[in-house]
Order: sequence, then C-alpha cells, then structure tokens
Amino acid sequence: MKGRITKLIGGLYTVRDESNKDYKVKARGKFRHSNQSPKVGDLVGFDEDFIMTLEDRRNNLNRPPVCNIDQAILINSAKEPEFSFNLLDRFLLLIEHESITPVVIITKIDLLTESELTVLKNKMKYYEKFYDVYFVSSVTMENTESLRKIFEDKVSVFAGQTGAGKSSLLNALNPEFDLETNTISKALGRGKHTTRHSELLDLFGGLVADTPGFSKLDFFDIKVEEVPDCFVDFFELSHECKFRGCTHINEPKCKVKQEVELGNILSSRYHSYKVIREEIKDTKIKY
Ligand SMILES: Nc1nc2c(ncn2[C@@H]2O[C@H](COP(=O)(O)OP(=O)(O)O)[C@@H](O)[C@H]2O)c(=O)[nH]1
Ligand SMILES: [Mg+2]
Ligand SMILES: [Zn+2]
Repeated sequence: MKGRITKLIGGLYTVRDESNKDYKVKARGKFRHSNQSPKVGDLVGFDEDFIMTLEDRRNNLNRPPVCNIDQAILINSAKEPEFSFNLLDRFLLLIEHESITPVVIITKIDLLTESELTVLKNKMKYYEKFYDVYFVSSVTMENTESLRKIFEDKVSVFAGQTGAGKSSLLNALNPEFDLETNTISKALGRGKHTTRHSELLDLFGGLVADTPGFSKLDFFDIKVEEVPDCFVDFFELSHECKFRGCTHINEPKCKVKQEVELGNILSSRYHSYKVIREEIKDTKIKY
C-alpha cells in the first residue's frame, strides 16, 4: 500500500492510504540503522504492520519535524506580542531558504484601533506584491472564512513566534482540534492537546501541522551568500544590479539600493536584510 504519515507518537505511526483510511504501523528496523527514519509528511510504502519504503523528500523541516510541505502559514500577531517587520523578514528568510511557499497571516487585528490597522495594512501592501497576506482575528472571527481556500489539497505548517496565535487560529478554524493555547500557562496541567508531538490535522480538504513556535530564530543552516536570493524582492531586481552576485551593500550601481532610496523597497525590509547578514557573518566567525 502507499500512503502518507500523518502522525507519530512513541514510535507508532499513523499512515493514511489513498482512500483516506488510517493505519497504525511501526517502522522497519532497517530505518533505525539508516540516517533517515520516517517522519510526519513522508510518503511511504507500507503493509498492515510496517513501513517498508520511503519516497524521496521534497523538503524537510526539523522544527517542527515535518517533510514534504507545500506551504508555511506564517502567523504574526498585530499586537501582544507587538507586530515586528524584522521578525516577519526573519521568518520569511527561513521559509524561503527551505524553498517552501509562505502565506502571511496577521492575526489579533481585534486588538488594533481602526487607524492602527490602516497603517499596518498600508505597509503590508509591499509584501502583497510577493505573498498572499490575510488580516484576521480568532476572537471576532473577522476574515477567518477567507482562509478556507488556502488549505485545499496542500500540506501546510503553521509557523510563527510563541504567543502569536497559531493554535488559537487553528481552533477558530476547527473547534474540534481543541489545541492547547497560551502554552505559557501549561503549568496548570489541563489535559489539552499539546503541540509537542507532530501531527497533520485535517482542515478544509488539506493537512496542517501546528508548531510549538519559536522564542528565538537562528540561522545556523543559512550561508551569508544565500541571503540575497532568499529575499525574493531583491532577487527579482538583482539582474539589474551592475555586478553579478551583488550583495546590495557596497557595490556601485546596485538596483536594490536605488529602489530603497526611491522608496520602492520598504526601508525596514532593507534594514532587516543588513542586520540578518551581519548576524550570520558573526555567527560563522564565532563557531
Ligand atoms: N485578542 C486576541 N487574542 C488572541 C487571538 N488569537 C490568540 N489570542 C491570544 O494570544 C495568546 C497566545 O495564543 P496561542 O494560540 O496560544 O499562540 P501560539 O503560541 O502561537 O499557538 C492566547 O492568550 C490567546 O488567547 C486573537 O485573534 N485576538
Ligand atoms: Mg500554540
Ligand atoms: Zn545589488
């Protein structure tokens, strides 16, 4: 049989076959000895008891441990925690680096005044040239209906910092998920589903994984030379830079810098770029 791994808890895999039937199976011993053990998202060949074969992966995330992802749904809070363009750019870099398509969602818009929301929407127009952007609230349910269409026939992961509102949004989209929210209060020990194990949930004709979120983002896997290509807006302009392999820092006749000066590129975006580059350079020296 052929299917996709949708869940892994304590060595027991749930594999869904092509007719949407779920099987609980284990991995063959040989996988333990290879460096590739099956994980959530894998396309596998299996029988009633065991996973026998693994198909090549299109992409592969370690946090959360999910592979073969079609898109990353990047959740940013409009407030609490405060919206940050720098954080948005950092997440976009990580997702682009994995060659996964990002979808940008700004949630908790109920916490903004009308004029604050207008300001944010205007700035986000820049990102809308490159990405799909949605403004929603899991409390008032504003615009949550518009998210329905993004999940169909896709494997998605929710990404974003801790407290951004990922689990709340998933619960708002399907209350049956009953995912634990506000994990800081986990000490209360309520018996809710946690996001510690990885699982693909059914949502609007697709599959989606919640993630525990990140408190800090590191760029261990990214080389400084890779950063320009992961800023898609810069990448699109780079063929108009005078020099091939332009880093858009000190080179003369750099199209990116020209567009920043003309105000066609958000200055915060260029600032993020410079800061992240420096950070990656520093990290490489230290380790
Ligand atoms: N006002 C408001 N609060 C929200 C919204 N979404 C989430 N929250 C709150 O934000 C906190 C963190 O949410 P949670 O879903 O656990 O974030 P996660 O860590 O990204 O999964 C919780 O206290 C939620 O009640 C929203 O749309 N509006
Ligand atoms: Mg959560
Ligand atoms: Zn340049």
